[in-house]
Amino acid sequence: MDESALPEDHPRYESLVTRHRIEAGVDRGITSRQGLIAQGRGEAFDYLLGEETIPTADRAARAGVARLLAADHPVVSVNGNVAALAPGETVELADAVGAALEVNLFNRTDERMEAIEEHLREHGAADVKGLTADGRIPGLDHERATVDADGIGAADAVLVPLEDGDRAEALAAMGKVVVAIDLNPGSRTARVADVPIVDNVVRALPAMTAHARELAGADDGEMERIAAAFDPDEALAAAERAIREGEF
Ligand code: PTJ
Repeated sequence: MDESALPEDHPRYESLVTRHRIEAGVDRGITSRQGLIAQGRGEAFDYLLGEETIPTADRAARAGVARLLAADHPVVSVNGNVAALAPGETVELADAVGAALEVNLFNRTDERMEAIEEHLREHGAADVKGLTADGRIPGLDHERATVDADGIGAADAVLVPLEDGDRAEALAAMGKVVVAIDLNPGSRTARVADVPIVDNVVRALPAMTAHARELAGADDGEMERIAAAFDPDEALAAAERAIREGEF
């Protein structure tokens, strides 16, 4: 079924769209089958959060943007789920914060790397890193560690939307600023991130682009103030409270 054939008046229309995109991603060789499971887990947390951006997540999105704008070599890491769910939004955000885009996969195959690169180019990306594969993230086994030396390898700040915890932890151990988007405030990714954004990537990515456009003229001092005012532990606690105490 084409996305346009989904019934817009369906009470769970947004959820149907994301499911459809992930399914189409698997069919196109972009998303891994494990990505379907990851999406299901994310949906469960999103349901508990009320399928909306909580105020602390929006503050985190702004702080994350400030960290990316202040970086010398920011990189947006793209996996199979993000490429399927929000390819255009990912490209727009990378442009807005002046970051490189790099495909970096948990289940890496040449076919998926190429399919995702092409998909991002179809959505406006001029340059997509990841295929040179001449760098490594220390402390990770085989293919998951493979990066471009002048991409994630050289980055001082990395946005990891929807990640597995191991790699986020390894990036943090390399001294990189990690900005993560993850609907599970208890996940290792969210806990190791300097800036955990507990929100759905389909909402967080465009919200970050809006913050980036608004902050474009701000000086370094303003970026530092925004980053320093953000407390990751407080943001995670607020997200957990929203999940535990929200209306069900
Ligand atoms: O494309 P690949 O090969 O790199 O593989 C990507 C997946 C996502 C399959 C891989 O990284 C993986 O297995 O991840 P995990 O360990 O399942 O973690 C995914 C995390 O993302 C979980 O904490 C989910 O709650 C969260 N998540 C899932 N969907 C979304 C999400 N967070 C934000 N927005 C979503 N749409």
